[in-house]
Amino acid sequence: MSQLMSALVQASEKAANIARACRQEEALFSLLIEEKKEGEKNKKFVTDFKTLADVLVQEVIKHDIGKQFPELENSIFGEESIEFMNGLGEKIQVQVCETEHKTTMLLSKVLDGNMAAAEALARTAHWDILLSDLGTGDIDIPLESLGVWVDPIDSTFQYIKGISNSKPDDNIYSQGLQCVTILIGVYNLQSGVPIMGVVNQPFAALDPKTQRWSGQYYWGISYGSTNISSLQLSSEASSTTEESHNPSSSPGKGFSAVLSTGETESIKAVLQEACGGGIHYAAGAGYKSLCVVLGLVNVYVFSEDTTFKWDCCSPHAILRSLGGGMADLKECLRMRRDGKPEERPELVYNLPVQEASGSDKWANKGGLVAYRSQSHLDAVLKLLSGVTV
Ligand code: 2IP
Ligand code: CA
Repeated sequence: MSQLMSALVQASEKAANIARACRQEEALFSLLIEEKKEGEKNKKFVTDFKTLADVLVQEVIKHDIGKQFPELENSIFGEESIEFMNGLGEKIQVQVCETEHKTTMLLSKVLDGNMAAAEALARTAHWDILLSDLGTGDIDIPLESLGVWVDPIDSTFQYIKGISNSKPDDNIYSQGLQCVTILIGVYNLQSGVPIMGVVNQPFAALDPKTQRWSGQYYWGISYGSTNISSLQLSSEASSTTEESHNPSSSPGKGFSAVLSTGETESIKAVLQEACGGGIHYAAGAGYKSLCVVLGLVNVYVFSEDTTFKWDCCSPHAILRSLGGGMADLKECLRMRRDGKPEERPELVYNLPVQEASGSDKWANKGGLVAYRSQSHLDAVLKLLSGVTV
């Protein structure tokens, strides 16, 4: 199934091009930053354009993967609805058409006749991405058993804010365009277990001379006895080991965690007390997970229910390929209280929350812990066992 992994990476690269184009091409950027002009219609239009970038990225991913793998076409799910209303109140279905010209015409309707912007977007949506062999080898996975979760632009708030001069602390950006990610994850429809994923960071580095951004992507596959990722392949080359990233596996000196600024005071207090300077705060559920994938921190803990299946599926697959995972925080703590600390339920991707509606159906109700090794998960659960979440 190496072709599917390549297709996911290619789709994420195209999505990253669209995300960058919206910030770097004049015709599009002017729409993105158009703020607080007089009148309601304008305010509404700005919101629309932000949504349009999200919806278009999602449709490009669906279109490209569905075209290459028709078996998956009806199993690709995302946050956004494709039905879109423009500033004039017209309902339009945003789609990638057979030709660039047709896509331009469709987008121009959404963009109230702004041809320059429609052309720029359609050009990027139809631009072919060339990719060299990922080196996954052959893996045979039946396509009918797979579902796909897409988060077209995670950390939308940072994307719109567009801070480009944020300074990292221990290589972690608390805010800024670096926190924006595109997330595509594949899971087993029956078991809900994540199998493969790509995390694409469209704004990984800014060239100080040209002021142009370049991106970076990370992928991983965990299926049966196959565990392979872009990180392993690159670390084999530089012989980096997990231990060299993570010198400690128990809270205290050297143990580190990344948290949402929206984390509860009680969790913040316990972790800060135990890890001291090892606590970092960063925007974006995808970016925080990426920090764990990259070994910049030991864990990402979140006790609230405001992350969703599309936020976690792809980094979860990569973490599994590295020997880690993403556990359901509340469930794990419940198991500990029930005297079964060895049971640490992982997040699954096929079960909606009972009696919830809309996006809430796919919320990670019990919060999460993203980790790269079991010992880190155990250590954090032990620490939080006295906290009510
Ligand atoms: C958001 C985004 C936020 C995150 C939130 C996600 O997704 O990743 O940054 O909150 O949980 O649902 P926080 O940064 O506090 O972790 P989106 O940007 O796609 O709405
Ligand atoms: Ca998200």
